Amino acid sequence: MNVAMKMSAYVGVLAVVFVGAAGIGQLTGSSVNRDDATDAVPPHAAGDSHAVGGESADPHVPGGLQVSDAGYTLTPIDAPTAAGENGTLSFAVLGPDGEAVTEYDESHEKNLHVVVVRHDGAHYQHVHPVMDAYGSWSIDWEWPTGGSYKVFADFVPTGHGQEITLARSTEVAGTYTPMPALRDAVFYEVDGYTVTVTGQLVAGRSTPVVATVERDGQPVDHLEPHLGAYGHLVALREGDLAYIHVHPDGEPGDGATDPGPDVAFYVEAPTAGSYRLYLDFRVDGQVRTAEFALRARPAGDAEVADDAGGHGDTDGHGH
Ligand SMILES: [Cu+2]
Repeated sequence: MNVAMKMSAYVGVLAVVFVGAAGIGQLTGSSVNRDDATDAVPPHAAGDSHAVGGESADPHVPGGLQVSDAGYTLTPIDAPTAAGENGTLSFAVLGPDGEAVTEYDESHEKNLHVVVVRHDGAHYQHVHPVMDAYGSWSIDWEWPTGGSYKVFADFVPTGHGQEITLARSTEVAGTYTPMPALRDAVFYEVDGYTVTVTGQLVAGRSTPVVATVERDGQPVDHLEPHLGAYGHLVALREGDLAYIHVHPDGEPGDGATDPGPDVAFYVEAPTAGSYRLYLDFRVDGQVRTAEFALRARPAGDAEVADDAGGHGDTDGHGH
């Protein structure tokens, strides 16, 4: 009915656009998409989560893609509806019994972490709201621009024992200029600090990523502990903002981890493709954020690279 009519109208418009573009001999949009698809995702990976290049792919769905998971639900986000309005951002987490959860296990020094980012990856913020006696979390809030934002809540409910990342999208009125997609952005400057990341993400593996902090060309070796480490890294998959598991390599006071200039993490990219990385680091009492983009290569590519006698076609098991 309605939807079908809209769909066929939409397809009709696409066909017109396609014919028009073909007439001019320019298929820029679709050829870019095709390139993206071919070098980001191995062709056999689509819809085949249990056998990618002979590697046992982790069947676990990444966090941050659902409003409900493991019996827990993130309520709708209550926040100002337009950019530039002062107000409060608040929500609750409902437990398996439908009641707001009030007991959490501390993780990374907090009971609950909130990450907010616009859908194009801009305006990342990592904040810590305060919970009231009824399980409602809130924090003073003002949206920087209009657009569609995603709000992630990352927590460990007491008695559940495992980290859960739920997320909801929320729409904000106001002007919005989309940020272009980033590719392999490994340098970032913030307030005179230059942060560089090195590392190769590989689909389905936990791989090291090292951030190096400098100021005026000099290594910064007095990073301060922040959330139990010398930096807090969040990685989001471009396209769906899946929230990727990251853990720091070493922690302050373990006798082996220096307070910079290098801060090391392990990042588990679930699939090939582009990821946005956000590093919060603290110097002289102030937390700053550096942003990067890295591509994860397919696990199959890594096998070819690792294996000197490797042959191009690694998926020897067709259906
Ligand atoms: Cu946090």
